[in-house]
Amino acid sequence: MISLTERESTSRFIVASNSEPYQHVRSDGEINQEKRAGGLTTGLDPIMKDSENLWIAWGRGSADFEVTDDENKVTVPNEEIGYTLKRLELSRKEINGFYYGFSNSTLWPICHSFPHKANLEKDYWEIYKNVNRRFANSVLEEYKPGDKVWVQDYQLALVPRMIREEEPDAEIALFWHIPWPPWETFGIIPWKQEIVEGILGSDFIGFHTSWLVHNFLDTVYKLGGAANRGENIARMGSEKAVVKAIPLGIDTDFFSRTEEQEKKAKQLKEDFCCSKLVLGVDRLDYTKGIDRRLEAIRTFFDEYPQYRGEVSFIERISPSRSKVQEYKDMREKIEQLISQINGELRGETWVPIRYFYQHLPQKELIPYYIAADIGLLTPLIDGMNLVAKEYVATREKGMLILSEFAGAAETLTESIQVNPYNPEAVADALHQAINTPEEVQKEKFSKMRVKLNQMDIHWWRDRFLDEWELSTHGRAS
Ligand code: GDG
Repeated sequence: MISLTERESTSRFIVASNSEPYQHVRSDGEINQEKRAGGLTTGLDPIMKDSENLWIAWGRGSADFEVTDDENKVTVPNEEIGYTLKRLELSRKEINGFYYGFSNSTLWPICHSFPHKANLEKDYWEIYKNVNRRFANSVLEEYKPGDKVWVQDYQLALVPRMIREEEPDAEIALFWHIPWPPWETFGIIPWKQEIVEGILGSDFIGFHTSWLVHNFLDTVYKLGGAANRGENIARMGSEKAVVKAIPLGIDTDFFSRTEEQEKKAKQLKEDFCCSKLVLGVDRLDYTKGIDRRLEAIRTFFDEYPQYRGEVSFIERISPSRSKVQEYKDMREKIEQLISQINGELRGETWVPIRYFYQHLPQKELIPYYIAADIGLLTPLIDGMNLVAKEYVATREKGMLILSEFAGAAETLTESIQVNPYNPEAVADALHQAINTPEEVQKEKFSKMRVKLNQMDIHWWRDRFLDEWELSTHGRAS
C-alpha cells in the first residue's frame, strides 16, 4: 500500500457528501465546532489535513453559516491542521424533496429491500437531480486537473456522471454506504437507468460486501450494460468502472477503554442489572428490526423463564428523521411494546428492558459497550452496522449476536448469527450466549479483534485509494 505521506504529496482531494464532517452549533451563546459521529471523518481527516483539500457538504448545523466566508467556506478542524469545508445551503423545498424525499423515502427503502415503503413521486426525483447538480457544480467550480474527487453515498448518486460530462479525465470514485438490492427491487424505480448511469461516471465504486457488489453488477447487466464478475468491471456505453467490496472499518484506538469509562460501566451494571446485561444500540429506523427484537425478548423470557430476574436488556435508540410521521409511529409502537413487556414481567426491583431514546456522543457509548455481557444487534438488513464492530472492539470477552443480514456479518464470523425475523432463533441464541464458557468467548473476541485491527478505518481508506489508483490506470482500455 502507498503510505499516507506519499499520498499527501501527490494528490489534492475533493470529497463530496451529504453529511458534513464538522458542524457548528450555537449553545449557551457560544458557537462550538462538533465532529460528526461515525468513522468517516476520522478515516478521511488524515488525508484531508492539508489546506489545499476540500470537503463539500450540506451545512445543517445551527451556526454553520455564521462561521463561513463569502464562498461558504470554513477551515476545519482548525487553522493549523485544517482543510476547507465548503457548505451548501439547502432551501426548505430542497431539504424536503432531496433529503426527506428521494434520498430517504425512495432510495433508502428500495436499497434496503422495503419496496412497499418507497415513495416514487416524480417531484422528489426532480429535486434530487437539481440538488445533485448543485453538488456537482460546486465540485466543478473548484476542480483542477489532477484532483481526486471522492463522492460518498446514496444521496449523491448522480454527481459522478455530472462531473465526468464536464471533466472527462477526472479521477472520480464513489463509496455506497447502504445495501444495493436485488435487481427486481431496484428495477421498481422509474429512473433506475439514470441513477446507474450517474454512478457509473465513477472510475471506482466501493460497497461494504461482496454480495452487494454482485447485486450492483446484476443491475448493470439487466439495464443493458456489461458486467464482468470475475474482474469486477461494469460497463455501460462509454463508461467503465471497477466495483469492489471494501468493508468500512472503525477507529479501533478510539474504542480502547479508559479507567473512567470502566467506572461508569460498573455503575451502569449495578444500576440496571442482575446477572447478565444485553445491549442494543440503534438509530430509530425500520431497517434496524427493533420491534422484532422486542418480540424476540418476550419469546426469550417465555421459553426460558429461568432468566427472569437474571437478565436485563438495554435498548438505546437514537432519534432519527423525527419529523417523518412513519418514524413517529415507529417510536410509539416500540415504546408501547417495551411498556407491555415491562408491565407483564417486571419484578420488585428487576426491570426486563431499560429504554433510552437519546443520541449520545460516541465516547459516551463506550461504558455501555463495556457494561454489556452480550451485544444484540439484529437489523433486518444493514449495509455494515458499525455498532457491532465497536462493541467487539471495546471488549476482551463477551458474546455478539448479530443479524445474518448485516454487512458486518461477513467479517465478524465468530458472532452468533441469527435470522432477525425468527424470534425463537434469537431467543435460542441468547440462551447459547449466556452459557458460552469464558475461554470460548475470549477466543472468539480475540479472533474478531485481530480482524477489526487489521481492517480498521485507516486500512479501509488506504485500500480504497489503492484500488481506485489501480482502476484509473486501466481506464483507457
Ligand atoms: C449507515 C448505514 C453503515 C454515536 N452515538 C450514537 C450512535 N453513534 C455512532 C455509532 C456508530 C454510528 O453512529 C452508527 O453507525 P451504524 O453503522 O450502526 O448505522 P447507521 O447510522 O444506519 O449508518 C450502515 C454506516 O452508514 C457506515 O457506512 O454501517 O449500514 O445504515 O459509529 O457509534 N449510534 C446510535 N446511537 C447513539 O447515541 N445508534
